[in-house]
Amino acid sequence: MTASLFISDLHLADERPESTETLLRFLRDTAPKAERLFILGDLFEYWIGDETLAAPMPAQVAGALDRLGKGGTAVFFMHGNRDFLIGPRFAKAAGVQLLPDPYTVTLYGTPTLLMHGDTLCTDDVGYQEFRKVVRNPEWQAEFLAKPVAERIELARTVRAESEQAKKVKSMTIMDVSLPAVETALREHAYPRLIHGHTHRPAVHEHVVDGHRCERIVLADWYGAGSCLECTRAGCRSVALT
Ligand code: LP5
Ligand code: MN
Repeated sequence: MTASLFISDLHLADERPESTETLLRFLRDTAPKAERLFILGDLFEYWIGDETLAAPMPAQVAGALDRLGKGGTAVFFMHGNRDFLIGPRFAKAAGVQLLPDPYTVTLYGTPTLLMHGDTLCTDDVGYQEFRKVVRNPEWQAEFLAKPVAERIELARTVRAESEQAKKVKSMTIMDVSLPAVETALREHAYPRLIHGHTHRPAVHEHVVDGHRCERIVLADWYGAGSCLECTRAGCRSVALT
């Protein structure tokens, strides 16, 4: 049956080669059977600019994505909060189409809203302020003009600051807020929302303006890999080895 696949929050890093290996197997053996693959952000642990393509692991991943695309599976990429600086050079090398967040797609007759998920965490005021700064095109141009070594240093500093900040935030603050979910569904698409970011895989039911909606939260790849497979029959999570 024709299928579309969804993955997010892989957080690929040289320190965790297992995830990269799982992804390369998935792109070689599983994904070619699907008509579309959607990567909903945080493919990489962090991305400081497309110069990163010179490193072996990102180059290998880009090459594998490109092969998948050339084999007939359309590949789409939406930025996450870790890799929002993925740009046109990566997109070209990987043969992926960059999607805006949010993005609506009709999957086998069902309108489906796709998001990374970070914009739904509206109670996380500290993060939303940080996001506003780093998503500003002028800030990004200034950051990308800095030497690569300096950018890596800054990214490491921000990662450490972020880990510190998260220690004192409640789980509720770091989850999506219900009003944000309802607004997104109302403004963009009933009856389905697929997102990642929170690393809390689940299928939630929401009733919005009398519409019964489902919100599917994708799993991260810290433990093991997984993808969501959607067909005309619905969506199901598939464990990857
Ligand atoms: O990523 P995750 O899941 O661990 O946490 C997120 C939020 N944190 C982030 C930050 C990213 O982890 C780091 C992204 C690196 C990108 C590299 C390129 C850009 C480099 C930028 C250099 C300036 O997104 C976290 C959320 C959590 O999700 C749950 O939703 O809570 O948000 C935070 O923790 C943000 C804090 O609240 C505020 C952070 C302030 C950082 C201040 C930096 C000071 C140093 C500046 C140096 C110039
Ligand atoms: Mn994220």
